[in-house]
Amino acid sequence: MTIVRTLGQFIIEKQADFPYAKGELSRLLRDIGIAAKIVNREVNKAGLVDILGELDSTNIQGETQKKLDVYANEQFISALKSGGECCIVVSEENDDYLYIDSEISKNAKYIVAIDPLDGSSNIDVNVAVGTIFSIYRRKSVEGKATLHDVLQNGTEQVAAGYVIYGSSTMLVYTTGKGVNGFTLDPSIGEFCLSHPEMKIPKDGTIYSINEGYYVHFPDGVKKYIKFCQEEDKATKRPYTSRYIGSMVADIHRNMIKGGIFIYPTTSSAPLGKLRLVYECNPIAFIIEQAGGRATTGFTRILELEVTSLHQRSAIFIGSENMVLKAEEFMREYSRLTDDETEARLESLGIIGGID
Ligand code: AHM
Ligand code: MG
Repeated sequence: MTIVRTLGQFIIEKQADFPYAKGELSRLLRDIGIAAKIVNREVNKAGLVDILGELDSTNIQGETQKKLDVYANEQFISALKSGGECCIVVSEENDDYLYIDSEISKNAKYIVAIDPLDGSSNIDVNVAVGTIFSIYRRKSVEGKATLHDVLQNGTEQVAAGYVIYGSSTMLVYTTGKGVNGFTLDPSIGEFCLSHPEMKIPKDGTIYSINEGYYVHFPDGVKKYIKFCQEEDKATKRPYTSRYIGSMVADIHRNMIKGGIFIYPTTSSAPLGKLRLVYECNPIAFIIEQAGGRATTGFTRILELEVTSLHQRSAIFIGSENMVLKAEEFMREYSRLTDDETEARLESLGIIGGID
């Protein structure tokens, strides 16, 4: 008989990996798992209950929020509030960070950054969406946690994970000791360990990028795309192009099959599109823990200085050798001097103006 290990059991077993841990992080992960199940239920029945459609509010990036974004945001925040282990939540859906001011959270040590429903523009067409989360320990030891506690580099993450609401629902997470994946068994309502010690292949044959923006890409990216499309038996080229447009789904596929995902700077999004704090950093932490690589094309994502909550970054992420190859192209064709970068940003009127 196969022994099923649920997420709850696994988290408790793994607590022993952290000799000084008192169970707070375990409870936090459990709270996130519970909220993910509730969100999963709503995502699954979205078409049935007319919860789809656009609300009349826009988030800080000026994008129209879907109802399910709002719902997922509320669920995660409410689970984190009632769990009592989190003092601050940073969410893609909230302009500012949310300080949790309650009796049970007054000694809470953790900060959670979350993209409650990533890829939500895909919901209407039944394409997989995801949740991404990142957990930090607050830096200050007493008093009210502040922005200073929030703005930590990706290397400081104590845990990160994603949930993919796909043909099956999975929760994948790391606490810095490898990556484990759990599949939701709807018959018992539990995430069960299905992908222990996940490793991304060192090489791959899939490249994922929105090629529609080709003309806006830096030269290094254009040349790398052409490299992917060339014929060369030894390196199994041409590679396959796969782009879902839902980062979690693209990353999850590449993690299992091997591949590279690129969202570079473009002439219309000169700092990149994806957000560092709750998209790039957690996914970079997971991919590195799985043996992959995550950079801006030049610099390691996890070492980027975090200066604001909704900061954006370019990202080249996935199988180590593929990312290294793409970086070679960036170095050769796209390296801008600091002055050139500044001049470019200035000409776009965004120096000092981007958050
Ligand atoms: P979102 O947070 O508004 O959903 O945007 C993030 C999504 C990612 O999931 C995906 O990789 C990317 O945006 C797709 O963007 P594009 O349509 O520009 O290719
Ligand atoms: Mg997002």
